[in-house]
Amino acid sequence: MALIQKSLEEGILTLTIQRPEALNALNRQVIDALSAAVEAAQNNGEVRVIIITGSGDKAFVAGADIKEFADFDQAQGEELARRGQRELFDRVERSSKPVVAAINGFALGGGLELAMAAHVRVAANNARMGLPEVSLGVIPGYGGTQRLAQIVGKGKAMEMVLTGGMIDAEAALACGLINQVVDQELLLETAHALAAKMAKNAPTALAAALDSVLAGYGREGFEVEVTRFGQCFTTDDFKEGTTAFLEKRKPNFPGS
Ligand code: DAK
Repeated sequence: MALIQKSLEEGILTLTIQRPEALNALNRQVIDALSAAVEAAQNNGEVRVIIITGSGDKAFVAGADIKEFADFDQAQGEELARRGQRELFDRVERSSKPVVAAINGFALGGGLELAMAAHVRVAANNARMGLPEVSLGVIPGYGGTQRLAQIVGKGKAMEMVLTGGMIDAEAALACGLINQVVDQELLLETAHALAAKMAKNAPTALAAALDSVLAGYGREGFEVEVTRFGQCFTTDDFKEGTTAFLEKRKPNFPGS
């Protein structure tokens, strides 16, 4: 089965991440395949708007693949964060065609970061969103510290990043993290209707609008995030956090 299922209908390209056995967690292969699909869409004149969603009804994306990065060192962590940001997350955000995230369940860590790189978010009423990285001994490394604050404001972003807690779809709607919440069975239909409203507009104007809105947000913080993210990989807290997840137990972080 392809990792990314593609379907093009009336100018709207739906990309579905297909790794349900790991709750669609982002491993290297998924990141590469999704990145390639978004890139190909930029050059496909038939595509007006892109929808990204996850397979199944339990998860959009439950984060970066913890099994994959648990034994990384600082250089690998930093390099992967930088590469991931550039090749997928920035590519989604910098798409010249609007990207709608249809959040069909858990959107955690790298999953929420992916949804936040999209331009608009629609969620099913079972969606749960959060950045649990600090519970693993790392920080969000795919732009989450930056985009969350841009979307919901510094205070709410600080609360979410520092507690690592999850919020439900209604709370996400209330703080502006998502644009709409609907019953799960209506999610794709709703995302499609929203995408269709965008798709009837002038493609050149959509591209110019996206570029202009994004121009208002600085890039400096992303580089700080990459560096600080890489440094986390040298800590005992990181070893404990990831080992605890893999051993299905709660982490025990000694005070510093
Ligand atoms: N990675 C790998 N496998 C995952 C996964 C993940 N993020 N999330 C779930 N799975 C797997 C589970 O291990 C389990 O696999 P088996 O044990 O069946 O083999 C399967 O998916 C089903 O999950 P559960 O059995 O846990 O399902 P539950 O309904 O009980 O719980 C849950 C659902 C979403 C609450 C739970 O799965 C969960 O807490 N998942 C982890 C959430 C999380 O902490 N996500 C990661 C956040 S940190 C990086 C850049 C950025 C990042 C990392 C690296 N580099 C540049 C290197 C970002 C990090 C994150 O995203």
